[in-house]
Amino acid sequence: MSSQENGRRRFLRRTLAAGSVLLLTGCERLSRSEWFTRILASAEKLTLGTQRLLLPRKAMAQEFTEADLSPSFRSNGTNNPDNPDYHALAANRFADYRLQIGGLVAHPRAYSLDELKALPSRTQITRHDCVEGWSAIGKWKGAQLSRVLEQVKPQPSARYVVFYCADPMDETGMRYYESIDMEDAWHAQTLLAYELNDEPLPIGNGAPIRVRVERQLGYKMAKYVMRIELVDRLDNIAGGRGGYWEDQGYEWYAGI
Ligand SMILES: Nc1nc2c(c(=O)[nH]1)N[C@H]1C(S)=C(S)[C@@H](COP(=O)(O)O)O[C@H]1N2
Ligand SMILES: [Mo]
Repeated sequence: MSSQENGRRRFLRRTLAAGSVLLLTGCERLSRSEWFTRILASAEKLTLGTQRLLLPRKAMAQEFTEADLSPSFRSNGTNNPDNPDYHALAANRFADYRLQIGGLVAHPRAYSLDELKALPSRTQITRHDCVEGWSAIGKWKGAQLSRVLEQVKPQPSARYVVFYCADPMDETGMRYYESIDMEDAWHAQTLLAYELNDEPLPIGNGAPIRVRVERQLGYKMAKYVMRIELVDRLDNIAGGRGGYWEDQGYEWYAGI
């Protein structure tokens, strides 16, 4: 490492240390949602690079027990995509659903819901944090995205995984989509979830498949996933910032 870089790191560490003291003292007096707003307003400036210094990316998100489950898991954002193709799939209990996976992979393919359910699964009880100031603890079961990646084999040039959703276009012609990097894509807790609290995933929560990427905020967890694409850049997709909310100014790396 050059001495210039060294100096920059030292500066960064000092700045972060000062920032955390402020956050910690502030925390005691703040409710959870105020705390969130505060984190978003100040610590949002932490880049992915600084997050990497603070927390190993392989770290697991906290998991909880059945006793911690929220009485109900609310639905937020789109709760039933107003889209005739989606309604037709739902009417047939998603028997005709096919999750397309392509882009920078050696073996593009499509998965039926049964094929996804036949992959090795993971079950995890985690806390979901929405920027709007609410949280809920739920139990998720799904195929690990890593298992799917093992089958489709990302090309070395693949840097991001993009999820396209069934949501209809909004007033400005944009649709919901999201993206994560390969590190999160291979993470053990990153799931293509098809069950919530031991029941088939409800439509309100993203049926038939929604993403869980547990160390990030709720808006990263794409619901109604119809197509997955591996890409080497995000700036040529939709608004160019890697997600529906990111295109409107939210952070792409929404670490919690
Ligand atoms: N396709 C799609 N995915 C989405 C959204 C959405 O509106 N459409 N909302 C996001 C936001 S902001 C949150 S907090 C969570 C809400 O998940 P839930 O409905 O299961 O509570 O989904 C995220 N994924
Ligand atoms: Mo959210």
